[in-house]
Amino acid sequence: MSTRNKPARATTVVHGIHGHHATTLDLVPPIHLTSTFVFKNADHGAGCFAGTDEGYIYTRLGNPTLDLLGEKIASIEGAEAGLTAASGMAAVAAVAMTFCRPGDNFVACNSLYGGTFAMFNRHMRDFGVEPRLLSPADCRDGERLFAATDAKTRFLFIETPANPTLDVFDIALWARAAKKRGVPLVVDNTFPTPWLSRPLELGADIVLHSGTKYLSGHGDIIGGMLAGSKELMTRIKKDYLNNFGPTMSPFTAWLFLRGIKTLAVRMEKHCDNAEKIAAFLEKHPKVSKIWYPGLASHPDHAIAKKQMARFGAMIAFEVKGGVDAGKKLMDNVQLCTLAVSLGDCETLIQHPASMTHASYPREERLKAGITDGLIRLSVGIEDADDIIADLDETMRLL
Ligand code: LCS
Repeated sequence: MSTRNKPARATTVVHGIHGHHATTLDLVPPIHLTSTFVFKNADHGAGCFAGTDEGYIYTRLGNPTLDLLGEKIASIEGAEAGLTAASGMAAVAAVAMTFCRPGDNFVACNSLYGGTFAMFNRHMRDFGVEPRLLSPADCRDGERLFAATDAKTRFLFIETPANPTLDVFDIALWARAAKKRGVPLVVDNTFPTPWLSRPLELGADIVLHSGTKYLSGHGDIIGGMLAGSKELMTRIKKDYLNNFGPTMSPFTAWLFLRGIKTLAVRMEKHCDNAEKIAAFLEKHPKVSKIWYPGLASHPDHAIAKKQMARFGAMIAFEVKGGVDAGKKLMDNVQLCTLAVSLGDCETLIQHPASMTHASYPREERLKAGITDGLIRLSVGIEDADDIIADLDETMRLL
């Protein structure tokens, strides 16, 4: 229940955390576009480095605008602390590089964003770290999941709903396996956003975002965020972010603070539209398959209902006539825009096998359920009937 002391989440996403500046009284916080900060004297500088004095040092190590965004993401995820990074991939790298050393392993589902798959499968192997990438079926079985871990496992990782298959994994089941092994569970919460799913409440230890998507909401910035306990966030900052240096620009952070204010209204509209479009596609004679967690026909509908407030705005589908028909659809839509990325106001359409997930060897991609003909739609916030009319008229050409 919402009270003055505990505002509803729709209020939290809108309001600032620190109130207003004492003298300037800006409604919106200023952008601290500075690379370095002035010390009061030599002892203060030394104290800031030693951690015995309060004060910012250098933006890679900390900046008030970045801190505001870190606190904002923590507040909407229900976490003690939050961090910013230059991109979603930088946030994924921060986790993998903080927790693993040569000889270690980690367990993840093989159904992942293509960049994450490439980092895990190629680059982490190059560093002597073994990615144990499970099939979606194994990811739904607590015993098989735990059996994939051992004393050298350093973290567990899932994307849910996964990009682009829309597989929904049981966060509480993964959290139990992680707890039993004594390692953190990391959940990539990019697709649902904290508006629809809060993994920390279900037992996850770290939440990760490609903020580039719904948190920005406007397709104009790249950035990543992490949230979790103070202890884990401090470790990730000290062991990776500070010295490897994937720092978000304070200007970008300021745009994120602006974008997040409308997260609740955007997500509700995204979901309204996606529900209508999924229902339209499911009935369409040219559509041979559709994956949307909000449809009763989706294999993970029950778990999606349990752990998500609504079902998000990402839809995957196949059209009759396979890859060629899919290409014809993507080449002829007029309102939907042929582009990767997702979570923008505009509806985006793309072909994962040749685009976002081209980093998968074909066999691995098929094992993850990413078929040759799968088309991914990121439903925007235009009028739903206009999106439906665009898809309907284009499918007449197939
Ligand atoms: N995690 C997920 C679930 C993603 O979808 C992406 C990017 C990332 C992490 C990486 O974030 P970035 O570094 O791009 O901020 N997904 C993309 C996609 O599906 N199309 O283009 C990028």
